[in-house]
Amino acid sequence: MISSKIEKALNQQVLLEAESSQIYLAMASWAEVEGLGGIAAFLYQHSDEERMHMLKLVKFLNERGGHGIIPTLKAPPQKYKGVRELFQEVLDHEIHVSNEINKLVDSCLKEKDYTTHNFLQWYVSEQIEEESLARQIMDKLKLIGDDKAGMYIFDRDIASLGGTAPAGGGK
Ligand code: OFO
Repeated sequence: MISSKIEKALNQQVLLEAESSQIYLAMASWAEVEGLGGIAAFLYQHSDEERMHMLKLVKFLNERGGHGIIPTLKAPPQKYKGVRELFQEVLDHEIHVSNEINKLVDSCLKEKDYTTHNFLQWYVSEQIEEESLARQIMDKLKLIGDDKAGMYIFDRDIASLGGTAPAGGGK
């Protein structure tokens, strides 16, 4: 049985993962209307992954005798200055998520909740991958600078940069 303190903290993380999914969905839609189909596909998939992260937490909470709360979400930004600014936001957001996961892990140790601590290790590894992917993307975008041909190739090749397959092996 989960303590109410950990239940509350995990529900905060449910909110954060749901917000992440919404933000990346809005980014994907922006990229799509800008004619950046590859970037859009990458971000749609990323949005699906974040939804899977949220769902995993909801199910864990419910299995442990808690209640996964489906939160109200505020509308994400609709427009971005450019691709570099967009991916800088992705990186900053992922760093924020990692910090929140670390705080959760810390709370589990303080509460001696080793089951949740164990469950969260998956998120710890996932964040290492996500941050590193966002950094790789930013490095490439810095190299490209304002070169339009470079951006064309980046949009075409971003799918090959990988990421984790979304739950259910979707899109
Ligand atoms: Fe990319 O954040 Fe989920 O875990």
